Amino acid sequence: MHDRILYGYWRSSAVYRVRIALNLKGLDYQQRSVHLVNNGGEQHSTEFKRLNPNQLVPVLMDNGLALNQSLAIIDYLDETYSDVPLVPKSGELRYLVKAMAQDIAVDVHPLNNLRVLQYLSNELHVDEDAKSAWYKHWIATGFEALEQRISVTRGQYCVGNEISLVDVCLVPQMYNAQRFGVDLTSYPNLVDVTTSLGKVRAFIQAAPEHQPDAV
Ligand SMILES: N[C@@H](CCC(=O)N[C@@H](CS)C(=O)NCC(=O)O)C(=O)O
Repeated sequence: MHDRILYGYWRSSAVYRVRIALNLKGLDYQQRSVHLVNNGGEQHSTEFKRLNPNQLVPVLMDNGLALNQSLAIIDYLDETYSDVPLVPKSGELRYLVKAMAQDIAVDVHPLNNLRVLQYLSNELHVDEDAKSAWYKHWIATGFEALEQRISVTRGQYCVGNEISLVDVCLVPQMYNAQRFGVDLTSYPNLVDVTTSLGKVRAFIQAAPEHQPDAV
């Protein structure tokens, strides 16, 4: 039997991406919760650091192989279980999908990660209003560009009518933006595509509120 365990946290957007990818590919997995806040953050525990010295979720244990970095995990899943591809195999679209996914996962998400926000508060003594302005600024910078690109590339989903890695990255980032009160009215295409994706079972099942550790 295939042993697949996803270490994560219900609200983590990087873990959310991996849940969506696993669900789209119809792969079973168990979940282990790593609470990012309780006990000073369980990602910093000795036990978790053995799995990922970077102290970040997700980690996917796949038959004993410990994988970190959501995009690398999804790449691994795409190579290993290729019948539901999330990145086109070749051609211009392959690079477009990768680039747009990275626009979100590499250029937007890390700036607003928990440890960055904690550093702003705890070490730089930035107040809540300034922290919120920081958060919203980096989302707006990324979303303005993405809105332009998606207005050209979209069909029902971000790139045409096939679900791709861009959709897998967009939905968790939109969840984060809503959670932090970002005004989304300037991004009608992002909202529209996210609404379409919200009807897809793999996305519904991966939603933070449907995870066993959701509170
Ligand atoms: N580039 C990494 C980012 C992972 C990441 O930032 N995970 C966040 C949750 S979304 C985390 O574990 N944060 C814990 C912390 O900041 O202490 C990936 O895509 O997997």
